[in-house]
Amino acid sequence: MSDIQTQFVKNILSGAKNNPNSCGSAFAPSNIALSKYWGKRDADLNLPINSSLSVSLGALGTRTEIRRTDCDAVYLNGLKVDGHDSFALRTLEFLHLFPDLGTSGFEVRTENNIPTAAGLASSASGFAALVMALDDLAGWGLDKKKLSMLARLGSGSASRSVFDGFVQWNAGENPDGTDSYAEPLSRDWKEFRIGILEISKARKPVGSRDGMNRTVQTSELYKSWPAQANRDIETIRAAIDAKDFPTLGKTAENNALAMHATMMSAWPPLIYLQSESIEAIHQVQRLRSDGLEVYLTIDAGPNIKLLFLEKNTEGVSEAFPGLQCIQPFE
Ligand code: 2P0
Repeated sequence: MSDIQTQFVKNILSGAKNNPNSCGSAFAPSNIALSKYWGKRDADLNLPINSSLSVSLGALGTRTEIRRTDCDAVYLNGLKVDGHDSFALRTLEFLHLFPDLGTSGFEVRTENNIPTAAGLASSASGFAALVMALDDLAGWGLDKKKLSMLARLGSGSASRSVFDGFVQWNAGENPDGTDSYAEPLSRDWKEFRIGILEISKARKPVGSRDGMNRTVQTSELYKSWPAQANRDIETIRAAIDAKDFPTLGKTAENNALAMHATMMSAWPPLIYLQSESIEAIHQVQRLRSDGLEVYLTIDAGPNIKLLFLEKNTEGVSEAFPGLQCIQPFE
């Protein structure tokens, strides 16, 4: 917790209401970026170098309940988490940004219906749900723009999980972080499907935060990343408007692989992909050359997220047995 963060929170909360409840609760969806966030311009305020664009995962995400108590206690999926565990530490460190809630401690109960830290962006839904539950507990009545900025302090991708559907997180330019928040694109695509191909549940060897910093500091290829991200967001936005699935899929896949190429060119190299991830990438290419419209995206981990339309669900599921199919707009 830094003075800059404390001041930022104070500014966001100035003018907030004060209608406290005994318990605050909220659900936030997980999200998958189609054009990725990778690299920070300010670590304290968690400001990104580039904007990003995601799709939220509907009913897959995090439900959080929070109460005032004498001493802190954090539960994850029904089990009490050791106070030294990184999940508990990050949660409590975040809550200490809000000292004026009239309590010496918090009881936080978090239920994830997605694998924690397996590259399925559970910190995104986690911090978004935590901020929304806090808003409920304190009765601040903050708008979603402010909730998005507070969630950003916990985890960058959480700024996008405050909304459903397609979401853009604007990087912003202001050093004070007041123009860096997410906005919904307000576009439906009922036929849009995401298939989760789980390669590993293991925690990633290098977390996103350290991975990003290493990439920005050491990768020669990173110089071209912000410009690609900006181009890709524009292309994907236009593809969403036109319901042009091949353009969306191709741009999202290229964006993810460019991010991984950039990570690999860091030193020490960041290689999140495993051999099964590479096999799946080849299989997607084979399926496309056989005429099946399927694309992929990958986050900072080995798991593969397939992008396809409803009409191709059977073909994709046959090619990838055990695929978990998500309907983000249902
Ligand atoms: C994204 N990722 O846009 C990118 C793509 C992973 C790869 O946002 O340091 O947990 O907490 O702001 O949000 C994961 O990074 O990082 C992420 P912090 P975060 O979804």
